[in-house]
Amino acid sequence: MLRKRLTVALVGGVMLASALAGCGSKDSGGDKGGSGSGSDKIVMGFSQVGAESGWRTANTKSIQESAKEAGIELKFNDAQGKQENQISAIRSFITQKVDVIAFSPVVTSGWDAVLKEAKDAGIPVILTDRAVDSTDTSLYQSFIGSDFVEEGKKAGQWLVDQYKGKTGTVNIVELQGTTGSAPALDRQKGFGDVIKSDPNLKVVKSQTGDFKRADGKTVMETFLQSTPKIDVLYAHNDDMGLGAIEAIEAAGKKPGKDIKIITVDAVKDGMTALADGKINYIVECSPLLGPQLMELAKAVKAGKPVEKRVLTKEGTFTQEQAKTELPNRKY
Ligand code: GYE
Repeated sequence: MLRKRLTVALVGGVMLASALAGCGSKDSGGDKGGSGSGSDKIVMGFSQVGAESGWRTANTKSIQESAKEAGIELKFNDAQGKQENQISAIRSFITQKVDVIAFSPVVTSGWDAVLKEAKDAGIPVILTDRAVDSTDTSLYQSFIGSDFVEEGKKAGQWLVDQYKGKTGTVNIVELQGTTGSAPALDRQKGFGDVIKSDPNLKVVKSQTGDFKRADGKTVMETFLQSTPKIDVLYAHNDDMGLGAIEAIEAAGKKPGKDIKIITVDAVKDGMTALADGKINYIVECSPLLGPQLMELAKAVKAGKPVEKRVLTKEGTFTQEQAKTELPNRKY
């Protein structure tokens, strides 16, 4: 089922994993954290961003469950939104000589040194969900996750279609994700690139809400105070949109009517608000990366070539579609 939702796209050819085959994984399990039995059990060190959103919670669950199903021993670390915590976790995984390191980089920059340490130790790295800006792509084996620019474009396109043929300025406020993170940078860019085609569409305020519900609420409160006419809210994830809805309602306005709302993710809470008419459109971003991550880890460990970029396939939801999809929504 999951496999159906995820398509593999080959970008830039095949990566040579064989150079890493066997490195850091030659022992027979005895010192791998008690998994015992002298088997070839793969040990994966995973550094997660944190628990900032419903998406992240679903992503963590997917990774933990898939590791179990795949018989992979997972050393899971929650970085609580801090890059320095991720760097220490990766260093600790290197010291522990795990077989594979996977992580979801909180921000795009500042990874070269630690990735080089992993490479020098012969431990392959798989990026999940978010990209790094390292120009040396030999520092990681593969990158699995969504195309965030595309997500931003889908959000922008919906808006362009809504206002086609209409006159008058449309004031848009934007709640950005975590500053410097790939999804915040790319969702802003994709959206901006598409709405440029209609000069009436203007982003009048844009600020980070750190992908969190509480921050979405407080930032929206300040937007409402400083900007008398807000027509549209574009939030980089459902959680910030949901926080903003609370602020909008507290200000006596109707979310989804007085202010149109577009978000990204399509987690259950977001889909519920969409079906209730409080959000107008959601661009899907799937958190279910676990099964493919485990497959990649196995392939890398076996020295098989893996695709450098594995893209997640995703759709969009209108209010009507949310009503149909909601009963099946697992996360
Ligand atoms: O959209 C947001 C989460 O990196 C795709 O991070 C992920 C984003 C997701 O906090 O809700």
